[in-house]
Amino acid sequence: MLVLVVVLFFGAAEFCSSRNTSFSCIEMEIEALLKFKLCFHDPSHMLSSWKGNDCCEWKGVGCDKNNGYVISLQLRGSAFTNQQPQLCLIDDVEEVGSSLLKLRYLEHLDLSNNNFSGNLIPPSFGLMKQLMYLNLSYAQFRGKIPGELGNLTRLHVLDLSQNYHGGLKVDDDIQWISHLCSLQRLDMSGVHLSHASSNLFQTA
Ligand SMILES: *[C@@H]1O[C@H](CO)[C@@H](O)[C@H](O)[C@H]1NC(C)=O
Ligand SMILES: *[C@@H]1O[C@H](CO)[C@@H](O)[C@H](O)[C@H]1NC(C)=O
Ligand SMILES: *[C@@H]1O[C@H](CO)[C@@H](O)[C@H](O)[C@H]1NC(C)=O
Ligand SMILES: CC(=O)N[C@H]1CO[C@H](CO)[C@@H](O)[C@@H]1O
Repeated sequence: MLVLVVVLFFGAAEFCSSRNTSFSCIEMEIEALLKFKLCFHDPSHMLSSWKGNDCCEWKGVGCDKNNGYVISLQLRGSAFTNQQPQLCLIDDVEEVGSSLLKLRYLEHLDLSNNNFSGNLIPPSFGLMKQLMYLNLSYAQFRGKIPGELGNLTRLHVLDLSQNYHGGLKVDDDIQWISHLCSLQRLDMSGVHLSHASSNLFQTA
């Protein structure tokens, strides 16, 4: 009986102290982040802090102070260290998108200055409807920009500039950009616009 009481006491003490030091993250969000981490070849151990139960303390991860949900991922290549950009090794980059989708309160996503090896921008990024800031510049994305990004109606900032690896393109159907009604800053420098879409920009 005494043993049980002691165990309970220590259990409670540990619970309270871990609550105070900071939030324990939402378990599902930890899993999502760890899955996302698999994408990165990490020779210089920039993501070495990404372990343990408190993902709010992990480098580059920002949480809502009131509930512990992840609201920001600041994974700008050179923001980690001065080392060279990290390489995304997963061929199916959609895997990256689907792990990030689990972060339902993510508002700020900066993946700039990484090397996504000429992959397409995952169309599933368009499902992160709560996003307000999306920076995919200098990230070696290539191909057609998915029109699904037009679903991100809360975006204030969209930076798709300087993806040189074969280049990003928008095709004739560029109407989706006009759905981004909260947009305050759009950077598409270096993006190849088709003839029709460059006309649209001129008249807009
Ligand atoms: C996006 O990221 C690039 C490279 O890290 C940075 O230079 C640029 O200022 C960022 N864009 C915005 C709009 O914050
Ligand atoms: C990006 O990664 C690819 C290999 O997937 C490599 O060929 C390319 O040189 C890298 N680009 C940069 C800027 O590091
Ligand atoms: C998201 O965007 C795609 C492509 O523009 C569109 O077909 C789809 O209906 C959109 N979904 C929602 C929920 O708005
Ligand atoms: C909210 C709360 O109780 N915060 C306390 C957590 O513990 C530190 C000391 O380790 C205090 O300074 C905080 O006020």
